[in-house]
Amino acid sequence: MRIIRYLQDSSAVTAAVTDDDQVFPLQDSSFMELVYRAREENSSPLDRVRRQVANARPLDAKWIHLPLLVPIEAPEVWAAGVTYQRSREARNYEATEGKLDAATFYDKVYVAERPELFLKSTQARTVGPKAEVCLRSDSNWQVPEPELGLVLDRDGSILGYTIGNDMSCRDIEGENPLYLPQAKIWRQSCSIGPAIRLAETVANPYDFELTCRIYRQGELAVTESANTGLLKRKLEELVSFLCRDNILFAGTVLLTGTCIVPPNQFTLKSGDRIEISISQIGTLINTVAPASP
Ligand code: DO4
Ligand code: MG
Repeated sequence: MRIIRYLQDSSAVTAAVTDDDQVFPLQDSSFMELVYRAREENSSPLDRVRRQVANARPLDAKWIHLPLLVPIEAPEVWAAGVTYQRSREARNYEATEGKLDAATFYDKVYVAERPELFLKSTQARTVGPKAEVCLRSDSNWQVPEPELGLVLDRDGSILGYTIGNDMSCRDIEGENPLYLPQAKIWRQSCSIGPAIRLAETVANPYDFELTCRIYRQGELAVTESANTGLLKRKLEELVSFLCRDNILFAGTVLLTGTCIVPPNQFTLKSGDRIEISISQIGTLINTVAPASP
């Protein structure tokens, strides 16, 4: 069972999408309201959805054709880094242009007890499905980072899973790790969606299949796949470091690091179409807009 939001008559509607892709509008005005109402009833979000869906009629429309919004207006989006061997290799390449002769910060963080965690985005910088992600004007090497996103409650419990794109500037980050916030955060540099899969409906979060496809002028330019089984750390481990001495707002999203990096010669261009699919969740589609002047 997945939860989406879409626009109807200028208002946001929260809806459930069943495993056979039927859409049922819900009484709850947001994902978090669904969670809290379920708690008040001493039930689970899934049971609350099931009760609402039981005698309802599904929409005629296909959910992917609705005017989808971010599935949650996450107050903050945090991200973990170098949680997959593929990311470690890519970071080492951009920092050394392939001339690696000693252990780097990236090698060290990959094996350290403390993971890399950073503030990736805020509500105002985060876009949803079918919206535009923006390029940065001062970078010549930009890529999407397809990542599994965790939707968290205030206490860090994992309420659901979504898809995230941690847009990144490999040249800025490679020049100096202290430039990380500039390599990661700018206008519309993060997207999430299209749906949140309820955590209680996921048997094994270490078996999500991720695929990223990038189309340029209608032609497939990049296609890569990976599986969350390759994740170096446990999801709870990432969450526990995020919670440590921190305030977590309800509905915070934690991106869990990228396991897919386009070939080193690739950089995004305005007009590209990015499609990130995760099994059991859906496909997050965004087009790339130029940097604003
Ligand atoms: O070390 C910099 C960031 C890495 C990252 O965003 C990732 O591994 O996904
Ligand atoms: Mg990332």
